[in-house]
Amino acid sequence: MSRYTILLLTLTLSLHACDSKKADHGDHGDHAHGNSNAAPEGAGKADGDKKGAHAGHGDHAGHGDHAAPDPSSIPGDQSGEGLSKDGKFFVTFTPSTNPIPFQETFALDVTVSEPKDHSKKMESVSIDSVRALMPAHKHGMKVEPKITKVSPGVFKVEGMRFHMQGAGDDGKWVLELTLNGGSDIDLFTHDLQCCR
Ligand SMILES: [Cu+2]
Repeated sequence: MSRYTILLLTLTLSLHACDSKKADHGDHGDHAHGNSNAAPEGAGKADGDKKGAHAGHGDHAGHGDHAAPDPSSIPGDQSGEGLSKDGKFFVTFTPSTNPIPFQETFALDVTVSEPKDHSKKMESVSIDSVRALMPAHKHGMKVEPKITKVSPGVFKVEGMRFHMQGAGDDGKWVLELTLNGGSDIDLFTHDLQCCR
C-alpha cells in the first residue's frame, strides 16, 4: 500500500469519525479532499497534505472532547464596542440574535462614531469588508456577509454564520471590520465566543 493510499484512508477514517460529531465539518472535509486531489505527485506535496490533515484532525478531536462549550462561559449579551486598531474610529455592534446562535444566520447592527466623541456618528465612513476568523483552526466563515449602509455611520451586516463552536480559545471567533473613512483605513477587531 502506498503512502498516498494510507493517507487517503486516514483521511477517510477521520472524516467518518467526524460525521457523528455535532459540529458542521463540511469545510474541513472539502479541504482535505481538495488537497489530496490537487497533489497526486511528489512526497513533498504529500507531506504538506499530511500536515494539513493533521491540523484538520486536531480540530475534529478538539470538538469531540468539548463539542459544546459550557453555556455559562458565553456572555448573554454579545454586543461590543471599542476603538479601531489605530484609534481612527469608535465602533459599537449588536447581534440581531443575542447571544449569537450556533450554526444559524444572524445579522449585526454596527455604528461607527468619532473616536473622541462617541455620541457623534462618523459622517463619511464605509465598511469595506466584514470577516470573522477562528484563530485556533485558521479559518473564516463559510458565508460572505452583506453590508448595507442604513444612514451615515450606521450599518447592517447580514448573513453572518458561525459554523463551529468550542470551549475557550477553541471556540473563539474574531470579528474583523475594515473601516474606510476616505483618507483613513483602519481595522476593528473584537473577540466573540461561540456559542450558547
Ligand atoms: Cu473552527
